[in-house]
Amino acid sequence: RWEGPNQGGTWSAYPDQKPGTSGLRKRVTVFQTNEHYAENFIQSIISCIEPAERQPGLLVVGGDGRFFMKDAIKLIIQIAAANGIGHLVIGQNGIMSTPAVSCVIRKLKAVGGIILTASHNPGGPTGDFGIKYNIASGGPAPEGITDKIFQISKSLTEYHICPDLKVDISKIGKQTFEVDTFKPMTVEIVDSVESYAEMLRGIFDFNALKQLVSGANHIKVRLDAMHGVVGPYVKKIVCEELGAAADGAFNCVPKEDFGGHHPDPNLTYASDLVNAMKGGDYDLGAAFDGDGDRNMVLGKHGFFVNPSDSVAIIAANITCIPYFQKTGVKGLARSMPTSGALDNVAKALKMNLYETPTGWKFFGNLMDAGKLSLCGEESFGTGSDHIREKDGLWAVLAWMSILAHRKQSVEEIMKDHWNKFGRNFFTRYDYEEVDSDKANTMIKELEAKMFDKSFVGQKFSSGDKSYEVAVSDNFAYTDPVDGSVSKNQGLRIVFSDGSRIIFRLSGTGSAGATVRLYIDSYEKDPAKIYGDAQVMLKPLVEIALKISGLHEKTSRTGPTVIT
Ligand code: VG1
Ligand code: CO
Repeated sequence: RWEGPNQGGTWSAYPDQKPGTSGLRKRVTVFQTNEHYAENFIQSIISCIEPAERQPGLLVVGGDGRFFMKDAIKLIIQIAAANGIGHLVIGQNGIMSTPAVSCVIRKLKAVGGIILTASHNPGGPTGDFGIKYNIASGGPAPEGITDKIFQISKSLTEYHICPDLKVDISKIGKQTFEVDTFKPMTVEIVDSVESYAEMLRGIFDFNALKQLVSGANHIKVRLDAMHGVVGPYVKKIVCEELGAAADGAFNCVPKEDFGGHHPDPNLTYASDLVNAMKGGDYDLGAAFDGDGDRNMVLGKHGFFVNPSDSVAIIAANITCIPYFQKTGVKGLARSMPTSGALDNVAKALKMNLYETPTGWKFFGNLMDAGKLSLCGEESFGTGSDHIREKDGLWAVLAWMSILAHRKQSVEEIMKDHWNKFGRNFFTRYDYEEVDSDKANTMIKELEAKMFDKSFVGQKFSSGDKSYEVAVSDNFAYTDPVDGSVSKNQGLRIVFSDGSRIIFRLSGTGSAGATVRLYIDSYEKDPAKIYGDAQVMLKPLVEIALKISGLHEKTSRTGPTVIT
């Protein structure tokens, strides 16, 4: 069956389907009110798969359960069939977390996968929807491929669809469909959790974890799935299999609108967890985002583990995880804005450290080349080369492995670490839904200022602190594996003491612009390392605001979220 502009009336290709940091994200209403909007993008993805690979190939499909996901899956099935894709593997009811999709792509040697998610962005009829494409390695499509998808999406003149093909995605099992001119297509509905759970069993010591969360003297764990996709994984793996108390698992039923909240595991949007942890009843707390690739870890009384510290802790204690005992540690990596805490561990343990642009896609090449084992981002993303996505539940089991091994609390482990390695104080200010023109102007003017010859060497002070600019640039990255270059990855001011101020515009927002300001400052004085990050970093925040004129230029008085 065919459908194209001639039959479709007013439809023509769309100019605005450029994938961002992680897939295409738009308001649900954009998908609903623009005719063939989703079809245009889905066809563009499938057009990137070589025709010869389609019939013998397998595509994995999963999503975070948000509003519009089921409509999109229906279209993917119909468009895949009409393009001659031989085999689709879909999570039951469409549910499959981003890390689980990555796991299944790798396990089944699929040509790729499509993930229906806008991650941590809110959902429901007035929220966001998103479509992500992952390649055969299991990782997010690299820029070369997302650029190609974008080019095709702008100039598509027809797409192929079998509009009468209907598949029940609630029943586990294989179904086969006859499609004109092609060999039959198999649609396989699989359990959302099984393959992923099996993978985790091979990575961690489940007996030790069982002891920790349900044995004699077990710790109390509180996990908040925020009505995202991780709920079924938490229930099956942490509660049923490891035996953690079921009443410590919250918001574990995926909802189309995430209960009306942002499914974003940070101190602002996961405030229920933060407040509950403050009560002191639980030893370990964690929250996840909509699609299950992010995590926030808290200790007793709400002790906050900064994500930049989290990956450093896992690196420093990596031998607590059986997987790494087997594979060894090939290297460490962090995204550029992530604090230098990981660098300190890499240096002490004589490991290679890579600094990549923001977004998980940049870690994939290093992993495929055998150069990278563990990596993280300041945005609550932590993961390893067991798959090619960040992995929320994996990170929590990694922390549990460390707790089980060291028999200390989260806070003790963190403080011990700072004592040994020094502490990188870190904070991120997010200004959401800023007027795009104002945000772009602010960045442009800041860049002009930063690239003025007189900027390096300038001194800035606030309170009793004074800093001298040592480096000022717009971060560019040359992939050490394939030599590809990614420019304009964030404005960076580095001071002579190593402290950094970074400005970036988000690539995952759907309305207006989100401005991110990151501050990273190292302290090794034992008298100061236990201080409060917001207090310690106040002078640098003030300097950053002064240099950029951020508040005045965007008509804001403060950030939406502080991490
Ligand atoms: C944000 C984070 C980035 C992360 C990306 C995708 O991107 O900063 O670290 O990789 O989201 O995560 P940006 O461009 O908005 O800063 V997810 O869990 O939204 O797929
Ligand atoms: Co996510």
